[in-house]
Amino acid sequence: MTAAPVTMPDAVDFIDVAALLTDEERLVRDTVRAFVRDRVLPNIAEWFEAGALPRDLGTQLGSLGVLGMHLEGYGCPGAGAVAYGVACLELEAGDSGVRSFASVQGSLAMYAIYRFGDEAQKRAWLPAMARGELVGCFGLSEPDFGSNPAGMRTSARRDGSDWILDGTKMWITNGSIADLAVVWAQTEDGIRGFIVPRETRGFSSSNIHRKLSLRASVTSELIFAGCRVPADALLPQGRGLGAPLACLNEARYGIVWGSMGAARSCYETALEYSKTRVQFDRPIGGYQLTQAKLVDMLLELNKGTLLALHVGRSKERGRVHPATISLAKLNNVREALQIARQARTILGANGVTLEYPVIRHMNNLESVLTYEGTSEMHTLIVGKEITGLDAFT
Ligand code: TGC
Ligand code: FAD
Repeated sequence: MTAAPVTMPDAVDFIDVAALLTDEERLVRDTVRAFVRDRVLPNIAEWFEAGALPRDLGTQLGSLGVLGMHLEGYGCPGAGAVAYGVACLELEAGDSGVRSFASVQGSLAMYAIYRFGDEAQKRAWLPAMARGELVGCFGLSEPDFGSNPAGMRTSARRDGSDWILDGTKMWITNGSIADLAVVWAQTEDGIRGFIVPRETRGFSSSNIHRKLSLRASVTSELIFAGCRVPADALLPQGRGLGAPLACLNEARYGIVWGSMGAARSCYETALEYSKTRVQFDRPIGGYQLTQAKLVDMLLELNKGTLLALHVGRSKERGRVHPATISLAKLNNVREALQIARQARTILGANGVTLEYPVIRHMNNLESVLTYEGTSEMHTLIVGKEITGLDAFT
């Protein structure tokens, strides 16, 4: 009996990672990809240039079902980790800012309430957040405490049954468009989380301007000046720095996938360009130097996507260590940035304009390399795991 002929490898998914997805995961992929094609790609260069996102992006993403997608109940679909990862990849193939919106909403603000909130808090906030009718932000970083959140100065002190918050949070995605902020503060009982509704007196925010990265995303400063919240603003189940760090595991996981979306977009753009751009009477894709770049890009794109899938399957079995997520975030963002830079060179001068997605992704990935733990922090997290020695201080 003769074996069936082996199918030609796909020029993007060369090792056929798609074959390892379930039908449901492929449906998620196709649905989110179509959303990005129809609603994001026609407008994203304009949003990036203007430094703004449309007001109804939240409800659009809510209707798509990607906000709190991996949470269960309270209006959330309870999708698996891989389905959520695939959605992040497709969103970030559009723009890192769009994936950031979904990450901050679902993996940070909603997850904090889901994991550390009480029943009343979950019922009050999560369904409307899943629909994107309410936008949340996550305030951990401060002007003087980014990589080292343990040192945060924002404080919450008891006054009767109320709490009074004082301090400043910095670089907060969606901060000034958020209806509620999940804020982490020092208390006499260690670091605790609070839900602070937008209209609370003593809570204000302002946008950070002149960013050259992640422009299609709002980044803000949050100020708490004698901000009084009632006792039921406290997230009762989260104590210590481990609570916000547990939320970061979720968002870092989304980035492991998402960064491969930005990388894919850059690779596809460079591949197409190389086949049509003619110099010295031949398409530049016919030159060995260009092929070497394209093949290196393809290698890292396929390896990184496979790594994301493996981490996702481990997560679904409940067997993923935070340091494994660090290793994957470190690798995939670093390689995505390298792919974007290589793609940029293949596009020549066209690589520096917003007519093509490459420089937008490249600039965005500089933020992705820094937020959710810098590449240095993830190196030290993995370093500590393999040596048993803490090199942070
Ligand atoms: P350390 O003593 O190691 O740990 C304190 C407590 O936390 C526990 N823990 C974790 N728990 C869950 N998940 C993790 N990944 C955890 N890592 C540590 C740990 O077991 C301990 O628990 P306990 O019970 O013993 O108290 O803490 P450290 O102060 O030495 O710091 C460790 C370090 C440097 C790794 C941590 O501070 C860190 O990850 N720094 C980076 C900060 C960061 O990633 N910030 C991100 C801010 S949010 C953001 O960027 C959003 S961008 C969103 C977007 O737009 O997409
Ligand atoms: P720093 O911590 O000051 O680090 C500066 C440099 O020093 C880095 O290279 C770092 O790796 C290095 N470094 C620091 N300590 C060490 C050490 N021990 N050993 C070796 N090197 C070290 N935060 C939130 O809480 N919520 C958000 O929604 C959010 N959104 C963001 C959106 C954007 C666009 C950006 C850019 C940031 C956002 N952040 C958010 C903040 C982000 O998490 C921090 O920027 C990040 O954690 C790094 O902190 P930092 O910028 O203060 O840098």
